[in-house]
Amino acid sequence: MAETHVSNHWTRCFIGLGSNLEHPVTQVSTALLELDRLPQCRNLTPSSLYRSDPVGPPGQPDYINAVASLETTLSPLDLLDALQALEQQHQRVRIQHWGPRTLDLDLLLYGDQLINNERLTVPHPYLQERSFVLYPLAEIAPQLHIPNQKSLAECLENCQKGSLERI
Ligand code: ROI
Repeated sequence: MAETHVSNHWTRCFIGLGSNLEHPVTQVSTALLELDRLPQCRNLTPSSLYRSDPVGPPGQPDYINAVASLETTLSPLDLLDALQALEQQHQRVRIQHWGPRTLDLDLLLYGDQLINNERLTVPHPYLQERSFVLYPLAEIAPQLHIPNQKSLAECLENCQKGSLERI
């Protein structure tokens, strides 16, 4: 007989937030409040907001970025569903690959798990090289262990801060 398994194990996750359309500061601030209210999630810890130059096609507006950690009993794919539902609520616009967007929520880390399937790659493939992810991560979790990768401190040493600015 099929069983529905509801986990009571809390896993600490890290989520990257980014927006460069439709009042990005409001988009990211509101998304942080919404993450805090997700079912089966607790202990949201947000970073500051940061302004960053766009990575990808030039000519798009600057981004507002942040990261947040939370503990969840949701599975990785259930958490991904919840994040994608929030993106939809923000009427996510994404016209172009690596182009401007209303709200992007990336599951960066899910505990120590390595995940690789058609919907999800964790740790996030670009985490090591993106200052707009690494600096906010260092703010909320300086001792963070990134599975299968260099330490956060080492990633930061190899990553130009560029124009990233805490706001
Ligand atoms: N560039 C910045 N600065 N911040 C982002 O969140 C971001 N997100 C993206 C791409 C288009 C790659 N560039 C970005 O998805």
